[in-house]
Amino acid sequence: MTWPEVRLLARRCGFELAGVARAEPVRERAWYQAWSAGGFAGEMRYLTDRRAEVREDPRLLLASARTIVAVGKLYNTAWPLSTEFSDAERAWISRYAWGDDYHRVLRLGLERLDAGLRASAGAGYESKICVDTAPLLERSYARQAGLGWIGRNTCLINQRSGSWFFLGELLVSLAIDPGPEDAPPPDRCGTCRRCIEACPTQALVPGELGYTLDARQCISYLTIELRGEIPDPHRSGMGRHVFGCDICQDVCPWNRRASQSDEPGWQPLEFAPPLDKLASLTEAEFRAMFENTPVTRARYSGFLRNVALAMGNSRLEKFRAPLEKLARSPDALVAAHAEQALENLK
Ligand code: B12
Ligand code: SF4
Ligand code: SF4
Repeated sequence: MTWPEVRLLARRCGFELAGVARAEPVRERAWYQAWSAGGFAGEMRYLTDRRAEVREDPRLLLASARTIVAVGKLYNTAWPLSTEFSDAERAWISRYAWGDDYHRVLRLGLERLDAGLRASAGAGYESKICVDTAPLLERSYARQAGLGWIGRNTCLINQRSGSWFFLGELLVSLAIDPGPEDAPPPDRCGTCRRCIEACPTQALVPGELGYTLDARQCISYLTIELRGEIPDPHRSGMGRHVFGCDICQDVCPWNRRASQSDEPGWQPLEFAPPLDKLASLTEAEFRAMFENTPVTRARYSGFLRNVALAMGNSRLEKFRAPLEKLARSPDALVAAHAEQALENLK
C-alpha cells in the first residue's frame, strides 16, 4: 500500500488526520528522558518506570515494525470554551472527556484500519494498535508523520484543524514510504505566548528542554492523575475544574477556527454540570453517570476531592451545606479537602 492509499483508508475509518512515519527512534526521545529525569512527571510512574526505556524505540513494542501510521480524530464540538463560560455554580469537565471514552472509539477505528492493511498485505503482516496507554511518544511520531507541530502548550497543533484531536497509532511490519506531506510541519507558535500567560498554575515552564510542561503543576494532572492530596499552592488556581483543563488550548489562536467533529459520541452528557449535583452523587451514581467516559479515571474519591475544592474556590455560600456533608465523608481525602474548602466560604 502507498501513503495516499493509507490516508484514504484512514479517512474511511473515521480519522480526519493521518500520516506515515518510519518506526525508528526520534530525536525527542532525549527530551523525554530529560523530562522524566527532571521529575516533571510527578507520580505518573507509568512514565518513569521501565516503560520509559520502551519509548526509546517503537520496535521495542513490535519487533517487526517498519512503519507507524499516525492518526488524529477530532473531538471539538459547538459548545463554549472554558474561557467563555463563567457560571461559578457549575463544574468544568474538560472537552475531551464530555462523551464516549476515546480509547475505545479510536481503537475501533484502528481495528478497521488494521483489517484494511492486513487484507492488502498478505502473509507475514504484523501490527500493534496504540492509543494513549502504550509507551510510545505519540506526539513526536504524529509530528513526524506531518499531523502538526508541538506548540508551547506541548499539544500537537494542526494548521487547519487546531489541537482538539486525539492521537492513535498503528505500528505495522509493512514498509510504507512517507509521502511529501508526511514530514514535520514548521513550528507556527512564533512569538505568541498566550498559553504560558493563561495557565492558572504556571505549569508551562521555560527551560533547557524548550517547551516544557511541569505535570506536577498542571490542573489536568492534579484532577485526574494525582491520587492523594492536592498541594495547597495549586488549589486556588484550579478554579472550578473537576476533571482536566482546557485553558492552554482555549486561548490558542490556532483553535479560533478549529474544526468540529460530527461524531455524536463527543457531545456532552451534561454540559458543565452543577457542582452541588456532583457533590451529592453516590459512588454507584458516579459510575453510572460517567460510565464509558474518561471521567472514571479520576475515581470517585478523587472526583469528590476535586468537586469539594471547586465549591470552595467558588466562595458561594450556597455550597456550605453540601461541603459540610462532604466534610463528614468517611473518605479522609474528601473530608480534608471539604474542610479546607469551607474555610474559603468564611
Ligand atoms: C502523560 C500524559 C499527560 C500528562 C502530561 C502531559 C504532557 N504534556 O506531557 C497530563 C496528565 C498533564 C496530560 C494532560 C493532557 N493531555 Co495527555 N497524555 C499523556 C500521555 C499518556 C504521555 C505524554 C508524555 O509522554 N508526556 C511527557 C512529555 C515529555 O512528552 P510529550 O508531551 O510527548 O513531549 C514531547 C514533545 O513535547 C517534545 N519536546 C519536548 N521538549 C521539546 C523541545 C523542543 C524544542 C521540541 C521541538 C520538542 C520538544 O518531545 C517530547 C517527547 O516526545 C499522552 C499519550 C502518549 N502515549 O503519548 C497523552 C496525550 C499527550 N494527552 C492528550 C490530551 C488530549 C491531554 C489534555 C488536553 C487533556 C485535558 N484536557 O486535560 C491535557 C493537555 C495538557 C497539556 N498542555 O499537555 C493527547 C494530546 C493530543 C494532542 N493534540 O496533542 C495525548 C496524545 C493522548 C491521545 N492519545 O490523544 N497528559
Ligand atoms: S492544561 Fe491547564 S493547567 Fe495544564 S498547562 Fe494547560 S492551562 Fe496549564
Ligand atoms: S497559544 Fe500561542 S504559544 Fe501557545 S501553543 Fe498556541 S500558538 Fe503556540
